[in-house]
Amino acid sequence: MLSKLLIANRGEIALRILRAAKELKIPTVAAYSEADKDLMHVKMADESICIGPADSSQSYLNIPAIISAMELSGSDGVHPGYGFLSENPDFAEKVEKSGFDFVGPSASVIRMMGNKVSAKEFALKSGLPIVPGSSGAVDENVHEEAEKLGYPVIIKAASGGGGRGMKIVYSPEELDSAIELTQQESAVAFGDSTVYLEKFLENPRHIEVQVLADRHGNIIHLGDRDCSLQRRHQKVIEEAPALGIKEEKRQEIYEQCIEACRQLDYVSAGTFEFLYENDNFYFIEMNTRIQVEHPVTESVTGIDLVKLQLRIARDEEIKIKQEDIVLKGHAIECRINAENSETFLPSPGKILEYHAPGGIGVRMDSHLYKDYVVPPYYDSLIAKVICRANDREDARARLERALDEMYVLGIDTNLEMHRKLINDPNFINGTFNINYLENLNKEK
Ligand code: MV4
Repeated sequence: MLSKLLIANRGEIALRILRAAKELKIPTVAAYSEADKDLMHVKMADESICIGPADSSQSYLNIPAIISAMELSGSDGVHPGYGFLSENPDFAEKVEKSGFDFVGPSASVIRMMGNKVSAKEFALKSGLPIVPGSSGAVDENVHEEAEKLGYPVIIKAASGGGGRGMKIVYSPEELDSAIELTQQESAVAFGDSTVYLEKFLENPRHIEVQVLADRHGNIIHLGDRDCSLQRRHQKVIEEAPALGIKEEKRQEIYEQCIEACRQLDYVSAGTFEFLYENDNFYFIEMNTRIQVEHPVTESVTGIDLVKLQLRIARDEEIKIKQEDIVLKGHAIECRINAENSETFLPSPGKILEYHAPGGIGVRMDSHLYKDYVVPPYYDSLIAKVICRANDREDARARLERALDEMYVLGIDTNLEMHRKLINDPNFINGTFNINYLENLNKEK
């Protein structure tokens, strides 16, 4: 049981996983693509193994190559990180069937949550509040249902998620064609034409709840995060806890998430995603992986989520009791990307000079080092800067200071955009929702 861990990911999260494994004295194997032999975690791992060409379809998404790498290296567990194969039920199943441990929940839970219709059906049954809409896939009553919900409505692909396969419908005349188009697009993109209907919420916030569960029936929540500031479905800034939610409302949604985990027999770290509007939570999806923004939760709880994922995979019990989890202050994370500030296009290349921020309350998760070459093949995240302080304003001021200290020369980054954004009055006041950043960019 996790006598050797294969890390099936790259970049900052691969390093994050390696660090957690080291603290648990678990030997590590870095599985890397031909473009990634110089990654920091590849150098630091006990062993490393090339799993294929740069193109992720032939390496980080190549299930047989990763299973072979586990066999060849004598690994008995795999951490998938986020993205890539982290929420691929066929991969989790293959790992399970090969007698290895997958650091995450069971393949069947991943499969259920991967289908947004079955995820919502489960959420409803378990007592979570869901966005009003069709019960299951759309059928011949869809016009009637849309009329009842009131326009605008949204058509979503059951196999979509993360913003892919959605269409907003403002009037009954557009409904049939929107359904057809979404069906066609999702058949091509996901090999599944199932679509469902929801009331479209116009200006919600995106709030999510972090949970952790072990194989012994212990389930805890680690509070919430606000991830409303996003651009094209890529989160830009996240924070914990979310602002302005009544304590009663918070406790209620936490209880509902824990109950849902109980009914799912959920194991490992997980996130319930909600839209939040007019004091109400509406479940949209569940993420069955560790998320990019997990450090804000770690910062306010003091709990190492990745280490606990590994311990849970080793069948250990979570020893932390819910009442011992006391949120300390506030944390904010900025995602630093290698991208052009005007076009938002990726900006790969060699890091000529580089300085990481430090000091009290500052955490930086990054795989960067001087002379590292950011490859063009993958997502452009190069660093996460996370600041914690006793209240939000102090965390924000600390973040401003940390971003001022930081520099990355040789490639374009969105550092300057972050420096501006955290000084935006609406960010300072917490008056934003999921549409805020995109509207701000349109104004320019
Ligand atoms: C919605 C919505 C409004 N109403 N559903 C986008 C990604 C996927 N996880 C669900 N998404 C949305 N679903 C209803 N009924 C608006 C979005 C949405 C969004 C949600 C969370 C964070 C950012 C977003 C950006 C655009 C749209």
